[in-house]
Amino acid sequence: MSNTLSASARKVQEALAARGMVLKVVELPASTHSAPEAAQAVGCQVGQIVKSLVFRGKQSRKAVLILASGANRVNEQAIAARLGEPIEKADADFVRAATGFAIGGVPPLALEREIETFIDETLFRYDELWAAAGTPHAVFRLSPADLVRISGGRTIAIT
Ligand code: 5CA
Repeated sequence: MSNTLSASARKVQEALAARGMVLKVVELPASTHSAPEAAQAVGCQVGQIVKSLVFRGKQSRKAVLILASGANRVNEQAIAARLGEPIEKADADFVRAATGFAIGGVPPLALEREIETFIDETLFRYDELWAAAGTPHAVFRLSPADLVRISGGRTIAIT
């Protein structure tokens, strides 16, 4: 089945399988580039979409991944306080270099490098979430517990 996926989506499917997860990547004709688009494409609430937002430490220049509910805006001050340095939104080239994926498809695992990761605590309100799977047309369904397990992220209040 997974050989019908595009290369980037297949990479995510294989990383899930390697972790022993039975979660299934689906590639859709409709765009899942943004959280509202993804919610529309899979038929869920926008809050159930896991946004993968890459920031950069202003001092360290290191990447930070925030896995945020599609319903929320990230309060950069809250992340900065936890990290101990201010952060800024990464640009498209930085996202690609740090994660190995393009904006709109950045998954919560299988990243190019190990990236410090935080998970929006409001995602735990839902039984089911949907996250990006490598391309702006690929997603997979998972639970909040799955998200913790595959991302290694720590929970944070982001709003
Ligand atoms: N596929 C969906 C989730 S299933 C997804 O990836 N959503 S996302 O929100 O994580 O990715 C799009 C996000 O990338 C936008 O919310 C926005 O914060 C960010 N973004 C979009 N364009 C740019 C850009 N030019 N530079 C930096 N960040 C951008």
